[in-house]
Amino acid sequence: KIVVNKKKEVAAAKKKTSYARLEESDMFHRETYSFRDFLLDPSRTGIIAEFKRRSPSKGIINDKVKVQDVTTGYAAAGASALSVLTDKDFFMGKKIDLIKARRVNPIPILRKDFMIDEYQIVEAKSLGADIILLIAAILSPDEIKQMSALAKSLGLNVLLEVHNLEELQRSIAPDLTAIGVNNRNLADFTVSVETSFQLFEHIPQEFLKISESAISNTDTIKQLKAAGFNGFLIGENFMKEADPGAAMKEFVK
Ligand code: IGP
Repeated sequence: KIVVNKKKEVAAAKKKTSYARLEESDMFHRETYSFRDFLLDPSRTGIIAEFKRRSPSKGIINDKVKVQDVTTGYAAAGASALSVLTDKDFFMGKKIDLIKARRVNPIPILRKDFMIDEYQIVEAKSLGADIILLIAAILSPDEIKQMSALAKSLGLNVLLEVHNLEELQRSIAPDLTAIGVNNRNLADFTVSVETSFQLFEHIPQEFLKISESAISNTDTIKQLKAAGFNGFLIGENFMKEADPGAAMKEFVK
């Protein structure tokens, strides 16, 4: 009788959808860290520090460092949040990087990936993320609405990335937490921090405001802060160094 019952139980478990499996994980049921609380905490730097081994524009940036070392270094240097690439093809990212970063850092973590399906959002939570990225350039307004509503229902924060006014205006949705202006044009990889200054006034006040990419000096951060930005997403400027955490510590000193 025990064996017969067990057989039924195992058969049912084997049939479970991948969604159901993700939702069974401990991680999925944890409380997430608030992106807003950490970004607005005056004892932190406002920097969202990124772990990125390679990029399509630069090729390999750093493939010698461990995600635990880098992210704990960032956190110790005052990062308000961490960004971890999980895209394999373009960025040499791994899902296990996010899991490892989660284990050792009690601060918000952004899953940096190209989100195109609700499954990835459920997966992001089960990997340990607190924030997901939605890129306006690759999603319709309806997709952004639906995906951000799902994320919010799971306790995840949503960062919407835009690169121009048209993307910003068509993509605003009620369940977004933050708007990130990407200073890098994903189509041709050209960079200009001016993009952030130009779009700032068009971002509705209720959203956190982030400037992303191509930030490599503290004067730029001062100017962005003065303009009203709350967060600064920095990757390459730290990752290109042998010890990215130490580089950030030096940068914010
Ligand atoms: C970091 P930088 O120039 O500091 O390395 O940029 C981050 O903004 C960049 O990695 C990024 C990104 C993205 C990567 C911004 N939006 C979307 C992948 C996908």
